Amino acid sequence: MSAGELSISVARRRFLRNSLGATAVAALGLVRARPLLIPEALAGTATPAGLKPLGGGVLLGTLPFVDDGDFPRGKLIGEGLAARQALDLSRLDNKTLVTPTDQFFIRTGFPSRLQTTTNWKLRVRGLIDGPAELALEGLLPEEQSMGTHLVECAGNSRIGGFGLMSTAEWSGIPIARVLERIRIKPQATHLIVSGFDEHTVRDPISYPGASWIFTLEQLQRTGAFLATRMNKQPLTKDHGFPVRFIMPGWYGCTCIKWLNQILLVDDSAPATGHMKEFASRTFQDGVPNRARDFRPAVIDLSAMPVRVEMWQVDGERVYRVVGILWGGDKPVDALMIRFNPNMSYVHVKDYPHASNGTWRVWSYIWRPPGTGRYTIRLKVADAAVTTRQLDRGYYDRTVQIDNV
Ligand SMILES: Nc1nc2c(c(=O)[nH]1)N[C@H]1C(S)=C(S)[C@@H](COP(=O)(O)O)O[C@H]1N2
Ligand SMILES: [Mo]
Repeated sequence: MSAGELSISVARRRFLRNSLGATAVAALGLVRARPLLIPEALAGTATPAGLKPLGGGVLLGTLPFVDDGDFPRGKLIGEGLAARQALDLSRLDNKTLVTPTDQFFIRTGFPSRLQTTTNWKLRVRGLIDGPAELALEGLLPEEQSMGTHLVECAGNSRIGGFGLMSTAEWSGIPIARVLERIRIKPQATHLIVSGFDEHTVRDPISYPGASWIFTLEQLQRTGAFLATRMNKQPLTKDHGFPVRFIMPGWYGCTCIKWLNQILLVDDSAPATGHMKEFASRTFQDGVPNRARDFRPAVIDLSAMPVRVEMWQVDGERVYRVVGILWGGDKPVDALMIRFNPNMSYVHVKDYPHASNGTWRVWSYIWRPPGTGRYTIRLKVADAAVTTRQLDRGYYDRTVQIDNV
């Protein structure tokens, strides 16, 4: 198992110890057929059902996922290139569906050598007519609301409860508006997007230098933008002040912070060191030498539970699994859940089949057939939808049920 981007020394690797327990629970696979007697006040509002109290029920508590690591949630650890802050996903509610900025995960903190002057400039180089500098101030009249988008670190892992993922309401300047201001030579096909990344504090598991190469076509299609505000406020220092890049639907490693240069190139451009560092985490074939041989670093459609609530409803113990669904390039209505490898998948009905810019909350009312350990996995019953992380059990989460 890879540590992803959280240092392994902080986690206890409980996953390895616990994964043995799963087979013992397999014997419990019989499903009790009982009607659901849960009065659900769900229908027809904007509030995701999974975030509402169960009508008539009393919430007794939330179960921990026993295979999560214990990397601290909700607080900043380390500094500079080694800084990390994981979001506590288990507390997702209506108020935090768009992540408050101070809780938004951090992967790489503000570089101590960076001077953020008021006249920030973007260097434009490469296949253009004459070198150019674009002053951020000159672009700001084009600033517009860009909608809510999720960012997930490609190294998001169970060590931090998958908390290297957050959403924000972004404002910024569409990359198309920026490129309009440059005289691009016809042979230019790709754009290298780079950010300031000189750190005095190094990180043993990551290398400085942040730049990613996109085709001009990919930039157009995804609606990439230069973000200047998150949740209506200027970016914070750790999230890329004064300007960062956001590539909707792609992993966080492509969302370059402290953006200071764009470079137009053709398709012979070598891959950057940063791309090579993230090659396996973005599902490349080995470590390609050429940028053109990199697959788009897209986040496939994914889903996982974020908490398992224990309720008392009409004298009965019931569990509600609350989870999120994100990634992919089109909404799906075929989400299914399974509670152990020998149990069958059943449909998750309770979620909005809405856009895929941000996460959607789903929930599932669950009566475990007995006590024991359950490893919960989601899948999408639609062969046309690619789900590489789900297929390999990357987001599996395990709970211990002691009361039924
Ligand atoms: N300049 C710079 N930009 C960067 C990085 C970096 O190390 N340096 N890390 C990237 C990675 S791996 C991720 S996951 C996102 C995280 O953004 P956040 O810290 O604002 O959540 O920033 C990306 N942008
Ligand atoms: Mo990342």
